[in-house]
Amino acid sequence: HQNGTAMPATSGRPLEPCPDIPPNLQGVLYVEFRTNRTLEDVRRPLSPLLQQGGRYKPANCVAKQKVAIIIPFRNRYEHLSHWLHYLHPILIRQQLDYGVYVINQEGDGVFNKAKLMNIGHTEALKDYDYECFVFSDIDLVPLNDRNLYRCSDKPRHLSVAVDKFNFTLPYNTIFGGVTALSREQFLKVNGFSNTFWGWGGEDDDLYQRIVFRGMSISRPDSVIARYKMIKHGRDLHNDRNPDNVQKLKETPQTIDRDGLNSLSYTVRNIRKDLLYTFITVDVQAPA
Ligand code: UD2
Ligand code: MN
Repeated sequence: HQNGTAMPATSGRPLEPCPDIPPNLQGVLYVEFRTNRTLEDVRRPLSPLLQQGGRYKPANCVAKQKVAIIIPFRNRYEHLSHWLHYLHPILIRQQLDYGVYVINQEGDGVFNKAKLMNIGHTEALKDYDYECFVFSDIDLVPLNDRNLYRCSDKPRHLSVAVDKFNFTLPYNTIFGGVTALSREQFLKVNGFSNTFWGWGGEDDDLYQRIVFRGMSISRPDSVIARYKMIKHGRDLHNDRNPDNVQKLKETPQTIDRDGLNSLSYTVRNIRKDLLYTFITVDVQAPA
């Protein structure tokens, strides 16, 4: 802050854009999931900074991008607390204008992660003019805050080096975990397919959509893009779906009619917590 000649904060003087590289990043972070964290614990230190719905924007500069973080969810409350505990301070240091959207699948029908992502994109846009969408598993926490949760000229794969995969890519075209697509990029591929029920394949299908639409992906350096995954077993009602392997052969035929333009769901409830917007939806799982 300046003294004397500085204009009062209420003068309406336009803010400067935030710097390209946020100045307060810490680099390597210490992350552990042994501590029990209640939402109350997580909320306390963050409450002066956040706005209802898990929203934040820097006070002293105009953020480079408006980013919606979309998290597919069902019955992973312990993971949610860890994620919020670690991610909010990181996203704040990254000087993003962001909102956190937890898209909760109602009931115990077969899980559909990709459809939840499409719903998150659609619902977030009803809130705010987001330009960038970061799609993240609830169980992935970055180990370095220099891995910016922003979009770039290509769809971006952020979770490059995950501890569970010994910090290397299990295969070169992997596009699961944490990804960032601009509004245009996501629209260009018609979003995710809505028809991948159960575990597996939906991320590979998105990769194929990107390539089929003439784009390629980018990744941050693997030294920076390191992640810790919370250990977990396979959830109930999310068994690996063997049909999804065959479905991957059909991406070029399905991309135009299966995605954002065919998305159908019912919102059951929208709850704005300080830490997140929690949207419960009926995804119309097969009986
Ligand atoms: C891998 C991918 C993931 C996804 C999945 C295949 C990486 C690092 N991760 O994760 O992005 O492509 O394989 O479908 O490559 N979830 C719930 N409740 C449930 C089930 C799932 O909240 O009952 C959510 C949660 O956000 C979770 C995500 O869906 O992190 C992915 O499910 P997973 O963690 O069981 O899958 P995983 O670890 O094999
Ligand atoms: Mn996982």
